[in-house]
Amino acid sequence: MPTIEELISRERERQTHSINLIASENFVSDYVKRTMGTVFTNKYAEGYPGKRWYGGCEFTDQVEQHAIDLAKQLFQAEHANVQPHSGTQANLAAYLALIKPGDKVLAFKLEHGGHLSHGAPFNASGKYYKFVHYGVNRDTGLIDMDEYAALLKEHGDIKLVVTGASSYPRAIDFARMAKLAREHGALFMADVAHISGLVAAGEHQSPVPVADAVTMSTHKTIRGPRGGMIVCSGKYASKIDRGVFPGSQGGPLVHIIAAKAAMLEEALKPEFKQYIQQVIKNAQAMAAAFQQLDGKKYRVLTGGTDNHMVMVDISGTGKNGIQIERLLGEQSIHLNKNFIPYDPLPVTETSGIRVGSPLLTTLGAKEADMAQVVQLIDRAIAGEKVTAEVHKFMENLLAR
Ligand code: DSN
Repeated sequence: MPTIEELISRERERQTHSINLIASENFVSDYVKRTMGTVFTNKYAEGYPGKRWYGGCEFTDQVEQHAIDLAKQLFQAEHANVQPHSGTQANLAAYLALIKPGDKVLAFKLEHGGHLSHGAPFNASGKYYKFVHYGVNRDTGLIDMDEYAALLKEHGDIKLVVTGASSYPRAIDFARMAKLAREHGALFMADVAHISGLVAAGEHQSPVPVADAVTMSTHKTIRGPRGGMIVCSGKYASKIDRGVFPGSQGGPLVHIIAAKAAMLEEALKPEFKQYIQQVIKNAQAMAAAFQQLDGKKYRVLTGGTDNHMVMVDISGTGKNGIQIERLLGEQSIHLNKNFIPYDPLPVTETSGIRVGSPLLTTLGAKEADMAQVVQLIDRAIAGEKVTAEVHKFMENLLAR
């Protein structure tokens, strides 16, 4: 068995030699990485700043308060909780805060791009609450607002609406969805895990003014440590805090909270807005490059993207999603197989792939690079060996 040091070194090598298009991954800055590996990992701090169950929290309190203040500033929110260990934990805490077990919740279908913590039967959310789901229109691939409105009306007793997605390439009209939810007496929650960086940079409509709670993970487009965060209106501040601790978590990860503060400092800089603008341009360049290839092999869902990801139906290549994920992975190109709406294949196979631009954009990639990446993908799928070119591509990118 190799030592952990050896495995870290091999993983570093793998990450720097691969073209990584996994839409939910990113490379954090040295500042964020260094902050994670600090003595704050040694500290217990159950509770919140000024109200802890342990002594010796004077510096921990300052770290957490700093992170809270920055999150409120970045998202223009009245309250922030920076303790959730992940986006899924943030969602669980928000459910505990906003609804009661057995309540009915309306959320986006997992098979159409939603998330397992939005009521999948095998997730705690689906076991403790009664979820019903809306999906996308079969022709447009866009969220079916007619179905959404009809479900609100038909059920009449929906207590909470959850919006947000893991595999949806288009902008979400939170204001419109919130208005409809309120008209039917439901609370409104947005899970912006994927697009938190876009919202923070003002490059996607923010749900904060219209939502009762906004949950997110902190390691995707917003480029922070692995973790979660919740911002909400002051009205729900204490309920949200209790939903996190003691509702669903024990001691916070203070070193990770410190790294979230580092991430938030970075996200407040003008360079971050430029980064997110390039993320979107790069995703759009990938969509355009796929569309220039054989249309029988690749179908770009919804005809493009408004965010950081492109969803592609690859069934015309004669291979399924898992075959493509593996075949490309063997040549150092990483992406993930993905269900597409109305997918005839099982989740273990899938007819789609999801490609994202956040990580390569962090490394400085521009539109032409993304077009080149799509060419490499197409040639590898056609049976060419492109590993050497992939390594060269990454060497050139990292040398810029
Ligand atoms: N959020 C998922 C993803 O999009 O990769 C993982 O839970």
